[in-house]
Amino acid sequence: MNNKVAVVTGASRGLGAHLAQVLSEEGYTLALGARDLESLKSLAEELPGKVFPLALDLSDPGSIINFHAAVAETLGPIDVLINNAGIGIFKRLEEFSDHEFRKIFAVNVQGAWQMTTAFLRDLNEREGMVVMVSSDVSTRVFPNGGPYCASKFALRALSRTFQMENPAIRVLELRPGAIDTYFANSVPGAKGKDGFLKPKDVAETLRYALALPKHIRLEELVLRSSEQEPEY
Ligand code: NJP
Repeated sequence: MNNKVAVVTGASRGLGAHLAQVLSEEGYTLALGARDLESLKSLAEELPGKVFPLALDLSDPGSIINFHAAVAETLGPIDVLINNAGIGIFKRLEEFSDHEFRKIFAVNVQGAWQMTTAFLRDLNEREGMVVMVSSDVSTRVFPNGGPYCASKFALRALSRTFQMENPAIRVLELRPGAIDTYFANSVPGAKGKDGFLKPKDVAETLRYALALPKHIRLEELVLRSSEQEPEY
């Protein structure tokens, strides 16, 4: 068992819950964040290691400050930060309200920036790892996906800037295609769950990334179901 600490955002369901599973199996003590605290508590009971479920709303800067303070006090410095939480709203650009547009950027971009900044000193000291869960659409676009794609392009830019500014840490941009989660049901034109990646498929790539020796920086990982059309 290792005595390392990891934080996972958006662990109340979907990919985040599976990433938490992998980290717990690998011996990490976990702080899990999401708005749905009850689901985090249920997950904590199922995981093999020590787990601290904490309320976190990434669209609220005060909530991130509280989350960071609670983790620092309870668990001390962290080694791994997984910025997994993300939201999508899908429609034509002119149909978005100001609120919807801002919300996507608040959670997907600003939330990940503020979380990483809050834990940056720990991560540098412990030569830690940041995983930014972006998307295969962090380098391409599709109709009805404008703000979502733009947020993932922006997250890619943040990932790379954090990496360049902090050579002691390793930043991985994890870029999955369509995954069989709650999120995917909200994407128009999605072809159905059978052809999607399973969240476990994506989470298993984290085990590989964690096992890499420190002299190897896995910077980006793109994976899609072979049933998803290749688009670049
Ligand atoms: O989605 P879902 P996934 N503050 O909806 C949390 C990316 N991705 O697992 O707060 C804090 O099942 C929410 O928790 P709660 C995607 O962009 C996916 O598929 O309790 N947390 C829940 O735990 C995202 O970055 C696909 O509601 C907030 C989690 O986020 C990542 O994969 C394709 C929050 C979302 O779980 C995981 O998404 C792709 C907030 N304000 C990229 N709002 C795909 N599924 O097809 C939401 O390319 N959460």
